Amino acid sequence: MTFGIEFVPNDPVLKIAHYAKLAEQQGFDNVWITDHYNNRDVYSTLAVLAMNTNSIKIGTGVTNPYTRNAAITASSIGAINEISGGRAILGLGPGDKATFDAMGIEWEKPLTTTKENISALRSFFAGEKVTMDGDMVQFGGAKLAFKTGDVPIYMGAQGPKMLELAGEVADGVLINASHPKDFEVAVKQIASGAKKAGRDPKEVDVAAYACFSIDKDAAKARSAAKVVVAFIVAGSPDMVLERHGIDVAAKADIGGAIAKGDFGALMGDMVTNNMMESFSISGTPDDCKARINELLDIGVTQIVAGSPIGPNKEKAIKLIGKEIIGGN
Ligand code: F42
Repeated sequence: MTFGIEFVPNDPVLKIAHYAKLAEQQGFDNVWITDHYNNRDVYSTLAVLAMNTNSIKIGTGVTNPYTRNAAITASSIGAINEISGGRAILGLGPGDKATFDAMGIEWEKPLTTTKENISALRSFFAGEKVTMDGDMVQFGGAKLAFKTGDVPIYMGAQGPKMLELAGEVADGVLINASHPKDFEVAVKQIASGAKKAGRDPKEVDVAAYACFSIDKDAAKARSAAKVVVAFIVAGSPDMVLERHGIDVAAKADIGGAIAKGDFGALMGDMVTNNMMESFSISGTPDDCKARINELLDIGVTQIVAGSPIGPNKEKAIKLIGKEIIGGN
């Protein structure tokens, strides 16, 4: 098993660099930085992390093919790979529709666009001159003027077809989920894609990109994760809610409270214990360890501690290092 950590650059970049260094000292393997236009730029953040860390791998978690052309992505992550001495990883997903709506970008054929982008990226990483006439991606002989190295590509995916595609073409997959029930399904879909492509499913690193909150006080840990879980419920497909026995009508109620900014309601009874169990890894180190072990048994190979990480980020990073990574 490897351990990753996610940071959202809605915090100043230098603060994230401090957390990333701490995570490296605590034995984490990977740092993933999210990419949304309204936060600080992902590649500037990664460049600063590259200069402030020595061994931890650093990646986009995840960028997308709509706001950045594949040639630009290859050039950006190639530069990060160079600065970091070969520690870059590229996480790529189709992106977040809500932010694209705000930017006036149409979200056409996300699966096809992701697939064709990965194909182009592999060619750029191999130093090839890229000529492509895909449905969504075209290149007329583009070539980078420097060697990027062979950067691993991880896909951000949840849907059945996306997971199958990840099994076919990706080095790893970052799945926004925390519960064994979701991974039982996902692992099968990834394996089916891998088999289709003649690959060993074990070649694909399956990461639980989880809403994570740890503290010695279980109630504090859960309380810190509540609003994140509310957002997950509001954005989950009905099928996923039904899988966890959650009333689909609750999605509209929670969505309404989020839209009104009624955080009092969200912190009350609206986010149930079942929702917390289904969509977060939260509680004491023992609670978190128990859930992690269940996930590993099912075929998860990387645990990514995603937002909020804990009520106090520094303490939480140290607690994961001491009680979970060190305890393995
Ligand atoms: N998105 C961001 O914008 N920024 C981030 O930092 C970010 C981080 C992140 C981390 C982990 C993670 O898992 C996801 C993350 N995301 C982030 C979201 C990510 O970019 C994607 O939005 C998300 O993972 C995709 O969700 P999904 O796997 O459910 O895929 C969607 C597109 C879907 O509908 N998939 C369907 C499926 O079954 O998998 C397939 C849809 C399909 O087949 N479409 C056809 C096609 O060609 O695209 C077209 C069909 C037609 O009729 O047009």
